[in-house]
Amino acid sequence: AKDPVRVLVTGAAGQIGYALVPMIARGVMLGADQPVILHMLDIPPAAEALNGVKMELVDAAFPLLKGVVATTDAVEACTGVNIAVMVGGFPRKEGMERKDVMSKNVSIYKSQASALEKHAAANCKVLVVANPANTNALILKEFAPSIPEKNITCLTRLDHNRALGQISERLNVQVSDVKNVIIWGNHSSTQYPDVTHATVSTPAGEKPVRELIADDQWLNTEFIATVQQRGAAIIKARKLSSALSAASSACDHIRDWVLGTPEGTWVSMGVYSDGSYNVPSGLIYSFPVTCKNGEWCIVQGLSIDEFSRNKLDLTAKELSEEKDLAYSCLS
Ligand code: NAX
Repeated sequence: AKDPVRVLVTGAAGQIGYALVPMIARGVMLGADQPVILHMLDIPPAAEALNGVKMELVDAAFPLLKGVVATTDAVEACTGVNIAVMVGGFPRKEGMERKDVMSKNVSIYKSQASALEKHAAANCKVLVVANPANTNALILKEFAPSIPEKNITCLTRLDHNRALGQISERLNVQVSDVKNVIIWGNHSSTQYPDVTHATVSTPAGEKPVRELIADDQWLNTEFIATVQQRGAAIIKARKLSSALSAASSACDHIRDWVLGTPEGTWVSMGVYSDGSYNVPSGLIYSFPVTCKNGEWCIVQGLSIDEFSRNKLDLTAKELSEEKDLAYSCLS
């Protein structure tokens, strides 16, 4: 039998945490043959609720779950973890300035970066979910210099999956037959959901989405806006933000990273930019990636037309501004 993998979930008493931990304990993230030990971190006001989640994990009697650590101590939570899913953060409340929210999250991610750097297992893989996800990941990277930068990522897979979902609904095809959409940039409303290279598997072979949906107008406006605004639409409908879809997409992100993407398929991940596609280096930016042997690699050589170029640049500009704002909170 395999040795258990230790998976940290921060903010585990929150709504995404509540949806995510049972998925991990059932093998959705790492496979049906991979035992796991869950480490759950939250803050003292949520300690009792966190303990309730732990009780439910015990009650669910998951065969793969070999242990649960539930704590409000970041060092205890981070010790020995192989995978860290950072869901905890400070939410934007009505009337709060952007800078105030940023400042709270910068200080959280700075201190959790140190805890991970000192106490996580070597080669720990980190996924930041909490918003502002790209910039929180960047802060974590800055303050955990001994964690390889390739190991620090943020979640844009939910946006990627939303784009697949919209295309499948529009064409009335199975979502599993749609692939290779791309989310570029920030996990925010400036993200660019790009279908230029996306395809659908049909009985007559693989067809480009742009051939099957001849309506460029829809693809270039409504489709993009729907994916960009989907989070807000969920809040409007549910009076709560996305949780099950966020949790499921976080599992997809880690699973593909660890176990690999299928041949010919790429996914979107927020990763440390190396200047690919003329995106400024030094940002955590969402790119199309393939994964193999536990490492992601940016898909190279895709054509970028002028329409796309403007959108890639716009979301990069927003990320540069967020980066400046985050740094101004440090001083
Ligand atoms: P909740 O408010 O339900 O849960 C957040 C939890 O984090 C709470 O239990 C809180 O006590 C805890 N927390 C706060 N500070 C902490 C700290 N310093 N250490 C550990 N835990 C801490 O929010 P939820 O709906 O679960 O969303 C969590 C985060 O995910 C938010 O930042 C949200 O904006 C972000 N999202 C990101 C998405 C993505 O695709 N990247 C999509 C979904 C979601 O909106």
